[in-house]
Amino acid sequence: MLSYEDVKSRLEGAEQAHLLRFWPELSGEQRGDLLSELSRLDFSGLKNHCRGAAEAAASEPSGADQHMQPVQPELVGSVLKSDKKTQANWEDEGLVQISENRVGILLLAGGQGTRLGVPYPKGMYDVGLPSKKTLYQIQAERLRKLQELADLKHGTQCTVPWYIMTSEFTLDPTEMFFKENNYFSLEQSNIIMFEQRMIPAVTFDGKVILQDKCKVALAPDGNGGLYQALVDNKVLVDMEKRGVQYLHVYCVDNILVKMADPVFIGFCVSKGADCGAKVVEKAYPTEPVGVICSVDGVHQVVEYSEIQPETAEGKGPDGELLFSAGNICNHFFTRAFLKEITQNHADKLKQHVAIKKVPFVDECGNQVKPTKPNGIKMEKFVFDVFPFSRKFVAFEVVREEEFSPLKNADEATVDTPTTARHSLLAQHYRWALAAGATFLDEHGNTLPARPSVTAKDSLPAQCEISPMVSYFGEGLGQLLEGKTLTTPFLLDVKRATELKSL
Ligand code: UD2
Repeated sequence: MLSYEDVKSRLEGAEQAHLLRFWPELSGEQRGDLLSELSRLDFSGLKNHCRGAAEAAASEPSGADQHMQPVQPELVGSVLKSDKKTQANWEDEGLVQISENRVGILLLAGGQGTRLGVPYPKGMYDVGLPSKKTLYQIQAERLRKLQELADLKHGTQCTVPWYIMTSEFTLDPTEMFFKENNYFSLEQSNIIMFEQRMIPAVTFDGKVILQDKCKVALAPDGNGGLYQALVDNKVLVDMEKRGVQYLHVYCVDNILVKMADPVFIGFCVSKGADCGAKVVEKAYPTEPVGVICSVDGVHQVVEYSEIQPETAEGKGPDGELLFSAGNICNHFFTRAFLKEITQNHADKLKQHVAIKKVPFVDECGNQVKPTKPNGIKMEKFVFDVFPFSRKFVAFEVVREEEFSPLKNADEATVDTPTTARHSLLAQHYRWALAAGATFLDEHGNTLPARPSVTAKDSLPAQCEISPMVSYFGEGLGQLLEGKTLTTPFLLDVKRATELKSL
């Protein structure tokens, strides 16, 4: 920790001396807290960060969307448009890579989940499934099952290490949650948690905001903080030691996420890609997903917060959305590509401006909860490395099979605990029907074979299948074919063993 004098002179150099404004009235403990927090700031970049934030917030939008072109069709693979054999080949390739320990997964879990509004990390959220599983548990079980599938096919004992990027807000509770749950029966040494950096929020005139008298308003540096965090925490070194060459990076809140999806991995590997992104067709023009496109010939994502409504609503000759390749925050990277990014490009990543209401302490020391935006948070985005790719590919998947994010509380109409729960139950019901099961409700009436939930008020049948039984619908025929089952139906390992012996 730096001394008071040291911190003072560095803050003066960065034009931020006001952060010590309340020093004379702080207790010994509070002074310690403040000094320790200030000592962790990146003083060398602080002045630029503050000036840059103020300038960026004051400047006109970049207008990048004026130059957007839809991504070239030849770069987009598609589950919808490929035949079964091609898909099976991709999956085989992915499973080979997984079985040979060349695949890792990396979860972006440093966000604050402000829209959902819970005081704990989103991965700990239980959307109300019959099993009461949290997002973390669902993901852990999918991972276990996937390793099992690769091992069965190739006679191996493979490991897919699980890297989890957290932030100051999420590290402790995430660690504790995994520990309390015995790491969901995964090997603890294969779950590697690390922390991204925090950066200060700044006023419109470039001053770091004090949240209270002895605390700076800090926020994680965006999910593009990943690249600095890989360096800070020597994650690529760990990957190299383990022989991991390919990484599937994903965001925490998609209840349908296919962890280390062998089809996606196999597709990217067989195309020789160094960088890839899964996309779904956008559901509506203003859906809060970035769009994958090309700007002046370079592939990138234009985030939903930065696209003009008229561009988002632009239609092609057949009336379809021009920019329909919706980013679902599922990315593929080779380790070699990540190494190059961290060595040569990490400092060139774009900073995005978010104007927010940031609680602060006023001149007189009163806590203020602003009613209108007063602060600037700068964020990097994980996909901003795409322009550095030598071979970028996109992979279109089926929304109802792979994308249902949990963003908002249940008062909202989209991306809520209810919509996430319904998406998963509807998917599992489809899997069970396809496997040859028939379902009865609790009164003994046959349930219709409803393929999906579209109407807002139509409830999916209560059919939940543990990932420990099936990763993505496979292997269910031998358990369910010709069976008549009553809902609510929970197919866990115990039930699967019973059904097998019938
Ligand atoms: C993300 C994508 C968006 C679309 C959408 C789909 C980005 C920048 N945007 O938007 O294009 O794909 O997801 O659901 O990727 N996170 C961190 N550290 C941070 C901030 C966020 O780890 O500092 C994590 C967060 O925990 C989450 C993921 O990044 O797992 C995405 O963050 P978000 O939910 O805030 O992103 P959203 O929905 O604005």
